[in-house]
Formats: sequence, structure tokens, C-alpha cells
Amino acid sequence: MIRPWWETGVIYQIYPRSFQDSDGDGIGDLAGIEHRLDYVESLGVDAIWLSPIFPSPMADFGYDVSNYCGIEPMFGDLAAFDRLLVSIHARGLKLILDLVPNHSSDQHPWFVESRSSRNNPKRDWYIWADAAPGGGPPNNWESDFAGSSWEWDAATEQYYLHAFLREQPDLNWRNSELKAAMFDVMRFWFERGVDGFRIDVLWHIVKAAAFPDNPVNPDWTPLMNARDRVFQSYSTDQPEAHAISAEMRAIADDYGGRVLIGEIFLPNERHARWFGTPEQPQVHLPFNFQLIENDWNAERLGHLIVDYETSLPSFGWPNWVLGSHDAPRIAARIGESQARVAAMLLLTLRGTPALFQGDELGIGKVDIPAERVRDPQELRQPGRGLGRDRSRTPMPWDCSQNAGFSTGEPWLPINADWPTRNVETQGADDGSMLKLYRDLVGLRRAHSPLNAGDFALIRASENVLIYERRGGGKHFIVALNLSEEVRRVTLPNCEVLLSTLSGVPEPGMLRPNEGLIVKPTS
Ligand code: ISL
Repeated sequence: MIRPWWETGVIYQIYPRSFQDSDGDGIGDLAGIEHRLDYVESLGVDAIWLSPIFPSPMADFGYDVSNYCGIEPMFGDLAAFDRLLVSIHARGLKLILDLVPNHSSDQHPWFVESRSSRNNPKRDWYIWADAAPGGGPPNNWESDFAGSSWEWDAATEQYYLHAFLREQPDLNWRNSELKAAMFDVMRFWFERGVDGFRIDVLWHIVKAAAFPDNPVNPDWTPLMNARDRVFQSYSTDQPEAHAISAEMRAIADDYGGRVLIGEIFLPNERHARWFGTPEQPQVHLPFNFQLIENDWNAERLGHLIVDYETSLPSFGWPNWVLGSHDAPRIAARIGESQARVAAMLLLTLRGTPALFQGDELGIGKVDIPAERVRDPQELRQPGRGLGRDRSRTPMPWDCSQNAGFSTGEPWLPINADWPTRNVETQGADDGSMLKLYRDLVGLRRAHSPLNAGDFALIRASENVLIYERRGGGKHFIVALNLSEEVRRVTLPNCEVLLSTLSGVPEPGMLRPNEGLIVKPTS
């Protein structure tokens, strides 16, 4: 049986503002991405997921869409998009776009109409509600970016719902016309040739019809993110959203060979339901963020990998995400040496791995001076470590001006160590993170059990994680030392295929921060 590309492949996330600028405005664009496709291909990855490229006022950097069927002028136009897609396909790569169906921009013509009067035909395309009987918002729902989810509209004297910024009003998926319009958006891009969608906050798209108050979180303190004041029990993960997810899948299946990825943050059991059933499948890959969300120690990781594997339905294919434009960079979180171990983990687990641009260079902590902060989440709750700019800084390509990213002033600062940490320098260095990533992706491609073989945990103790991958009569062992000390390990006679460190591994030991992929010989 030939397995589909989204099972065998590796996904590479590009944040378009920060990949490559071609016109000197300091912001990346589609022509810039096209110019860098040789690099993407050289990583050995199979698919590009592009964060949103649609027209947008950029209140949330593209996650506030004002036209779902166009291209943001600062990124290019439909002709530039078509050229990019042709170049991507010519290299045998796939392109996944970011669909943002939960909310639009408040500048979208749909919302402009919806808010124009209570009688407007598009009024019900968004979620409007009267004030609470005593005045104030209809319920206690909190926006993800601080403050009530409800915004008062003085002209029509109702509140509208926004799970994120007030500039991102939530669409009403209970309205059949809205639903049909968004399904047409999917068809528009499928017909243009895109290979799939990553669906933004999919578990948010339907809300409990009567808008009950969310349960209050008794453990919340003012030092925590304001949105965690309440649990999102009634504002997310409603049964009706699963039916919509199944309809989206049916549309994708009409075209063949396309993939749907759901952005879904939920505990395992509820997360797994987004696969749907064999008769009524939903998304192919409900994205699994557990490597991002959990502490970095072997015991924790061992448990969560086994728990996740156990939670999957028999037909469900796993996936693992190590970084994104929303999360702190892995090397900033656990240090560069462990980021090498993390790369080995990501690329030797069962399922589809997703990596985020720049992590393959080991970009670590980037300090963003207060006057250059752009992330609306950070600007609304400063000083809480919520800033997402730090993972969105431009790609450092070479030693030329602005690291080869742009001839103009980059929209965010570049990592301070760019003169040494850039693609050109690392490409010429056998000990670099980039070389490690290329080797790992290459090894994974050469040995299919590293992608699809059975997973068995051998050890998760003393901060050492050892597991085996078996399939097609082949057998590999991955041994990861998450500690900074030498650790004794028991491994069979084996050939070492790759170490995260240079030099020769010592038999029966893992050096500090060492990860090994070995092939037993007896
Ligand atoms: O709820 C979370 C984790 O439990 C958040 O991380 C939340 O899911 C996340 O912020 C949603 O992200 C996506 O939608 C946002 C956008 O700002 C992000 O960039 C995008 O990835 C609104 O569209």
C-alpha cells in the first residue's frame, strides 16, 4: 500500500512576514519564499505550511482576514501566489495554507455589513447578543488576548463575540449561509491547487447556543494569563463543531490527496475525537502540541508519548509539533544542546513531524526591546512572558546586511547572533544544528520504520529516554540523554547511525546532552 504524503512526510512551517523579503519593505513576501525554495528543498522536508497570506489589516498579523480569496498586497498577488505554487509543485513539495474560519477581520465586508444594522442579511453571520439583564456583557467569557470576549456596538446596541482581538469578530457557524461561504473558500483554494489547510483554532468554531457562563477557574491568580480566569467549557469544543469538521473533510476528499490539519488544544481523549470515525472522518492531523506544552524531562516525555499513542483511534495517524509562531522557541526554552536532542526526538517519533522555520538553526532567545514589540497579545498584557514576537523574528540567511533577509529595516529584530547563526554559516559547518536537521530528515527518509514503525518505550528514568522503532523486519533504538551528566545505558551490540554530538560515542554510555540513533547488529 502506498502511504499518503502527509503520513510519510515532514511539514515545515513558514511565517511569511519573516522568511524572505524581496522588495525592501522589511516584511517577507511570496516572491521571497519562491527565491528560497532551494533551501526548503535542501532540508528534505515534504510540505510547506504557510501562515495566513490573505488580505488583512494585520491586527493579528494575518489571523484577521479581510478577504478569504485574495492575497495581501504586502505579500504579493494571486499571480505571485500561482507562480509560487507552480515552483513548489515543480520541486515535488506540497503547499498547505492557513484557513482562519473561526473569525474574520472587523474590516471584512461581511462584518461591515453585519454590524451596519440588526436587519442586515449578514447580521447572523457573526455572533450578536443583547446585554445581560442588568447591563454589561452577555456572559463571563474571556478573550484569549485579555478582557471580555464581548464588544459593545453602540450603533446597533448589541454585543458581538470575539474569542481573540476585538478586531477579530467570531463568525457564526450555526448560520448555513456563512458555512456555505466558507466551504466555497476551501474549494477556491483547492481548485487553485493547494494541497491542504491548517485550520486555525478549529475547536473554537461553535459555541454553546444559549451562551451559558463558563466555569470559573478557582486556581486563577492575577499573575496568570487573564483568559485562564475561566475554563472554556461552553465557548469551545462543542459537538456541532465535529459535524462541521466532518463536512470540511468531505470537501477535501472530493479533491483527493489533500490534507486537513486542525489546530486543537485539548486533553488526549477529547483531542482524539477530532479524527472522527472511519465512516465519518474529520481532520487527518489534529495537531499535537505536547512537546511544546510539557516540561522537558525524560519521565514526563516517556509518559506523554505512551499516553498519546494509546489515545489514538486505530485508524488515527500521530503527529508531533516542536515549535510554532505562537510558542517560545525550543532552543530558548531548553538550551541549544537539548534542542539538538529535541530535534532527534521529533524526527524519530511515529507519525508526521512539523517543524517551525528557524528552529533548524537553533535560534534561541531574542530580546525584543519594548519599543519594537508588535505582538498584540504582549501589548495587551505586557510583562507576563506572553510575547510571541520572539519566535517570529526574521530568518538569518547569510552575513550580508540584515542577514540577507531584507535590504530594508526588518519589521522585527533579527537574532543577535545572526553573524554566526545563519543558513550560510551553518551550511558550511558539519557540527551545526542545520547539518543535524538535514541528517535526521535524511535518515528518516532512508529508514521508513523511523516514520511508521511501532513505538515501544524502553526506559524513561534518570532523565534518559530510550525507545525502539520496529517495522518491516528492521529495528532501531533511539537513546536520548536529557541530562547534563554522563549516563550509563544498556544497549545491544549496535551500529551508531547518528549522534547529536561530534566525536565517537562511548560504548555503554551517553555523553551529557547526547542523543543516539542506533541499529542493533545482533
Ligand atoms: O489556547 C491556546 C493554547 O491552549 C492558545 O495558544 C491559542 O490556541 C492560540 O493562541 C491560537 O492560535 C491561533 O489563533 C490565533 C492567532 O493569534 C495565532 O497566531 C494562531 O496560531 C487567533 O487567530
